[in-house]
Amino acid sequence: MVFIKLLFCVVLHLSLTTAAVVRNAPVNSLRSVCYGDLGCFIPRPGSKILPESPEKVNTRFFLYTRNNPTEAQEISASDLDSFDPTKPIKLIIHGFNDKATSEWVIDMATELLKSEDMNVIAVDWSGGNQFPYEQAVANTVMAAAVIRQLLQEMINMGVQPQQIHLIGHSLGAHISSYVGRGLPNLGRISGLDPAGPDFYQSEIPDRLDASDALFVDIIHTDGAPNMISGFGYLGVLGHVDFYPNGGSAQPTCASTTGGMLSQSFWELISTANVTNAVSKVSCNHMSAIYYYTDSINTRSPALAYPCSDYKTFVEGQCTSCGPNGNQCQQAGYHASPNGTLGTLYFMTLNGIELPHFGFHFKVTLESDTNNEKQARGIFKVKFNDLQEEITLFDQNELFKRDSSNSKTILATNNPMPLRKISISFRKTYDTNFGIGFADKWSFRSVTVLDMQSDISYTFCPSSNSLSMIKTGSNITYQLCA
Ligand SMILES: [Ca+2]
Repeated sequence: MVFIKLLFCVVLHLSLTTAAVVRNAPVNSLRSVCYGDLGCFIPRPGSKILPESPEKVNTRFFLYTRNNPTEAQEISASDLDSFDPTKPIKLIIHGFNDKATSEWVIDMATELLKSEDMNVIAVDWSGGNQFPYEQAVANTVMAAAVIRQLLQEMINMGVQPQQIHLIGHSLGAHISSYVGRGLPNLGRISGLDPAGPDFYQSEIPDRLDASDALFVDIIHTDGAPNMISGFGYLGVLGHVDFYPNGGSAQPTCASTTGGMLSQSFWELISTANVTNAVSKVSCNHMSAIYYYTDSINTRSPALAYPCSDYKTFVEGQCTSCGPNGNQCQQAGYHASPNGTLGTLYFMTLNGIELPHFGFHFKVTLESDTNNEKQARGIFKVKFNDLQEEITLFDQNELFKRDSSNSKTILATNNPMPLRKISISFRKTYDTNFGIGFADKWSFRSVTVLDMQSDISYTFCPSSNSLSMIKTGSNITYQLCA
């Protein structure tokens, strides 16, 4: 465990491009320590490490408003002159080895201000979030105490705690929990891939949980049971827990498995491409931020669906938003305590660029009785005359004569209303244990369910004699007569 933790620290420390040698920072290991108005601190359970001083952690606040959307004004509990207590308050809190001037923080502030007139406060605690990781974890309590002091001052100015919304990434999510624990009726905490390492065993008082604010929503993107397979916390933490793409591996990060076990990570380390290695290894962990930011002003529906697990969702068994759409939840920023709570799933598009959100469809393929025994290959679908070709099934799916296969997929653009579809097929295996696979396949019908509206369309081949899709080709289906 110590070795793994050391590795973790080394990995994250490597992203400091200026530091070639790992620093042996002193670790504070007294039993308790007091800092005036901020109060006294003891180590977190299971740790002997105290937070460092408020001067060292150096928690600072940078205010963005519609009057100053790009140039932040620094504020503090003793200097709130430029703060307007009548407007909603959003705090963005970064995680380990990060800072308030990071591009993502500014992007998120920009999107928030586009959506509504408000106070966006970027919190910086980069004086206390460096190597070693255990010290940064201990310092979350100090950062939280200083944030709480600021918020208390705002409450003294007439702000309702319900107006305050904390958005924390990684360790910043757990900082939010410590803030909320000491601040009754805090409105909302959005936890963006809350950190897993050092929190897997934490009890409710020492990690983010649903009691920390009136509404706690979580996006899991690098969830793992341990830090060698991911940096996020896999389990349920809030009122709403979103698990995009299952919550552990994101499509834009396909070349890594997350965590430090990924082969490409060690390959890059061995070629001394350290910056690349770190960005690859944190790709899943950062994805929660990008989804959340995109969700603020997205034009796509960004719906999330309740389901028992992601596999079941992908298989097309959790498709309904109900007649009023109220059985789904808005993913990300527009999540609501009045929507469906619990564990929710959605898919994101696999492009590096925006958008991340798309339109979910369930596609059901009814294999005809005139087929050979079985087929295995890649099936793709196109809607109407759109160019986008969406993979329905990869080579692992087995198709059998006179049976049906269903899948949930995501389209970039809204194809509604559907008039026609096209299905392509490419055979990937000739035989398996001596059993041959067909090199052409026929579907008697294809049903497409629009998971946004719950409206379903059934398509048929234009004639029975033209229903066979030969490997390497496609056929078009029209709405059934
Ligand atoms: Ca808590």
